[in-house]
Amino acid sequence: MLIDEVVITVKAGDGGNGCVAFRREKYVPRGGPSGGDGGKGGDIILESSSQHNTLLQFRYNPEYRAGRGRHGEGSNRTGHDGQDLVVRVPVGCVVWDEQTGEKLYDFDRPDLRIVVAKGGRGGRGNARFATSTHRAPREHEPGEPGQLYRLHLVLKMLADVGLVGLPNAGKSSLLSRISAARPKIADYPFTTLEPCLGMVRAGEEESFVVADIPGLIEGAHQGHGLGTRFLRHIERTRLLVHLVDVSEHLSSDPELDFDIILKELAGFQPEMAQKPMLLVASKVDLAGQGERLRALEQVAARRNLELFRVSSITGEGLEELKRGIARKLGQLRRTEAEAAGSSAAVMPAFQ
Ligand SMILES: Nc1nc2c(ncn2[C@@H]2O[C@H](COP(=O)(O)OP(=O)(O)OP(=O)(O)O)[C@@H](O)[C@H]2O)c(=O)[nH]1
Ligand SMILES: [Mg+2]
Repeated sequence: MLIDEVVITVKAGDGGNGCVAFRREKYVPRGGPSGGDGGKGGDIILESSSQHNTLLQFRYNPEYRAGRGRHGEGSNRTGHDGQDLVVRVPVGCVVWDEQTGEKLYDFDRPDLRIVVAKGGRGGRGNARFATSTHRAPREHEPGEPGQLYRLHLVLKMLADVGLVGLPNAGKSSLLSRISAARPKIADYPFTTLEPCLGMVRAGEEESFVVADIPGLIEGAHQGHGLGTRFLRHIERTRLLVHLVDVSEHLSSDPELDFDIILKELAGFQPEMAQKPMLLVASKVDLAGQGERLRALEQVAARRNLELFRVSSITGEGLEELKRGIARKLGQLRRTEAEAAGSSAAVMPAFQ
């Protein structure tokens, strides 16, 4: 499991100062005190979101400030409260106070909210200090400062995408090209012996986690090769990316290569073979006349799968693939959110 962590600073808004003022109006001699209170500073709120899945955004932007309360004004006008700031974190994020080491919160579900730094109270204006014997008070209070914390966010990441394919298909090479992960790569089957995760950035905002696992061979679900036990590492991914090597020198039929994997997935767990899938023609730099590539294109068309042509050596098609994965994940997340939203809306009718 890949662990992602960051330290961020959160500063809630300061309260506004109370005001000293006296009423001055024509024909009203000796108007009383009229200094209004300061507004409250904004809170910093963390909210868990199923739309986010990494802490990457915090690396680039580690400081958060909520709005300050405005100062009170004459004529008993209270200052406006400062704006709260809602910071969204991925589900699975655990928040610690960096200074005390105390665990503050574990966001184990979406749409949970906590106030991690409270805004300062506004100070009272002089109007609040008036009594029958103290009619022209000049006392007033400054606003309280907003809370300031350093928070340690830790996220245990689950992969969004699983790479599957025969041994030597180029899975680890692909992961090493699209993420910072450095899995072992070599020109023989079963190079990968342990799953490896990498975080992929696609565009400004989007990122996702990809898992590379050992290759599968025919009979893997009966224990051949390294077996299918590593598939449990990608059991909870939303999307499978299936690599088929289209090198000219291979003699197998790409459709058979494809079906071997599909059969092993189903042998491990029927739902696994039903997962959304993108097809990747890997090693296109070695495609030569392109016979295997064309055969794979036909497989994609027949099975209604989106096909990407990539080479981890020349870099061809890698950007398109990253964008294609991000797009597909976006669609899948939206469909999930809609499904969750509609079931939530239906719930009350049954209560
Ligand atoms: N020419 C070329 N060679 C590639 C490409 N991608 C991978 N290779 C080579 O293919 C071999 C296997 O690559 P890996 O990335 O280790 O394959 P894998 O699918 O992870 O293999 P296992 O871990 O054994 O299942 C290595 O020698 C890579 O250098 C490619 O796009 N073009
Ligand atoms: Mg590998």
